[in-house]
Amino acid sequence: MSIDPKTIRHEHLSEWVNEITHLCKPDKVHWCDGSVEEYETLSKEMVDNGVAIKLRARKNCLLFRSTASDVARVEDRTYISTKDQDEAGPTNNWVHIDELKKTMIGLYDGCMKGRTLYVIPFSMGPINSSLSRIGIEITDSPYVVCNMHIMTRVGTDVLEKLGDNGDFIYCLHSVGAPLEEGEEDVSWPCAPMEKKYVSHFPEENTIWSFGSGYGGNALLGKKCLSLRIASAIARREGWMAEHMLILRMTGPDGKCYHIGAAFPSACGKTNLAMLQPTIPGWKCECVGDDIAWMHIGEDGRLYAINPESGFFGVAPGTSYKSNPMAMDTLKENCIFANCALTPDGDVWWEDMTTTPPAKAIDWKGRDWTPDSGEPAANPNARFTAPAAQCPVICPDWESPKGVPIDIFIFGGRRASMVPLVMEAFDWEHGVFLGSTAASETTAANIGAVGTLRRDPFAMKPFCGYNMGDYFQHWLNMGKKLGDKAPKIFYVNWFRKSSDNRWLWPGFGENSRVLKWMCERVDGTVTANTTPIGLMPDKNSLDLCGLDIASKDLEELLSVDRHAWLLEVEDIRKHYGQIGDRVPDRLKDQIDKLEERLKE
Ligand code: O2Y
Ligand code: MN
Repeated sequence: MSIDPKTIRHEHLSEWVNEITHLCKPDKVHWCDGSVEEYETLSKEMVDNGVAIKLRARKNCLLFRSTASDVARVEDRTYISTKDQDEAGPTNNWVHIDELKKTMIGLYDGCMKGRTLYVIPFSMGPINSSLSRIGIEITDSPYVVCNMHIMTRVGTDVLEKLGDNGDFIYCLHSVGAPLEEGEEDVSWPCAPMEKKYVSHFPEENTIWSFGSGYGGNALLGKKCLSLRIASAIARREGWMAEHMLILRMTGPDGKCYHIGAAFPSACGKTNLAMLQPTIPGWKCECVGDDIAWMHIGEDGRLYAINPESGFFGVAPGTSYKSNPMAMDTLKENCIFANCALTPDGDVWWEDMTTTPPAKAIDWKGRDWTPDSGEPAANPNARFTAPAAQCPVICPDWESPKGVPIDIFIFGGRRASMVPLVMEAFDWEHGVFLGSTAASETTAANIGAVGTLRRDPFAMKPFCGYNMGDYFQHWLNMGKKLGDKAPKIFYVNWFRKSSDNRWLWPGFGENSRVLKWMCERVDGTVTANTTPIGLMPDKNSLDLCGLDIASKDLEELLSVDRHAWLLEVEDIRKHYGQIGDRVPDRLKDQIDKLEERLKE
């Protein structure tokens, strides 16, 4: 269940592993082969030493409880480190490469004492796809190894593909908690906040993460490789690495449409990825729930692959009402983090069921009842689940050439002003919509609730280079795609009435809006021209069987010119913060919007 390092043909890889072993000084080195046996052995070890809990009620599932200070991505400790700060741009934390490496080498020195160093060869994307990329993650966390088994393709066939001189992305991770001789381990080792670093060196295709064992900080194939490093590679090579779900929608006549959708966190991205349409005859299938890599194919269209092989979803709020397909995905072979444990050996989280369990053990390991006054699960509690287990996984989700994208959707959570749906006038206007995307914060975000945050293309935390250059890259891609470019839409499922009611039912009913988009692609429905975009009229949205007051629908599709003129000022401020690399053509879009609103 381990690869013999003597069989490694890739000299440069062996040298790098030796160099890191020398620096981090682990007790043992284990080359992962990605086998079921390896997963089971590590799982058993973690259960035996009290690091993980085996769930009696769910086949082959584990529950982990992290340290209370290590529960989420650490944006303040995330760096894009380049030679020149302008390359990282004002939306990223930056420290000069030489300085950051010096600090981190100091931290890595001896950091794996008493632990095993695992070498994980992994592929982002199907191994047989020319669009995939290989990463090698070195980590001292068996929790990370097991999660990487689910989230990526790990194993010997990756090394096979790498050959003796293939390229890979260097991913170094340590929990940053060396063990002295005889020192007993804790169940979730990590370093204090001031020693945590999630560092990216896009000029060297390298990731160095230190001090956190949680999610996006530690599973380096996900946000670090597939978004921050990949976005920088994609810009250099002329493709796109986006924070997008991918879904296939099929109409009653069998015609398929593929949609890529980008939303900031807490906007229901995983729910939309696994949507069950309420409109008769229409079907949705999930290709991916978080990341899309897109290349222009030989026919000039844009093809998307999901580089991941699992879902790392937020548990609280996931239920048979909000996302039945996710619930069915979680029945077996999953890893849970920071969920509550019920007396019958199952996991539970807030809003999973309408009635909470009478008692449970909360995510901190304490006795809990519904009267405890605190949530039983951490708000960022997670599940890691194999994508192949999703009942509505698309049969082509692992297609090596990807699926052709027809539609891009941007959106956010806005209580007022932003309509249910609008279509961009053209690609440039669509890029403007993506670049100005914003969402109001919820309790799931850190900080005040209801504050408007701009999150261009939902990429603010994930763009590995200057945001102004990223906007330009979107414009360039549009130019290359020409009339084969996907149509761009902007949605807001979260608009409220003046008496604070949701105006739109959401969930499966969102399929009505997606259907309108598909029909716009085909040119079979009309749209009204408004100052902010093209919008459906009441008759072109399929509302059959939906009980919605016509007054509510009018409000959902209304444009408040005065409010939008205030928005224009906020967008100018937002572009000002991104700096002088914002393309002039996008700045012109603000003036054009203002003119249309004043007409
Ligand atoms: O909190 C974390 O460590 C993970 S964040 C995350 C996980 C899965 C999908 N998306 C996200 C995100 O922050 O966008
Ligand atoms: Mn995400």
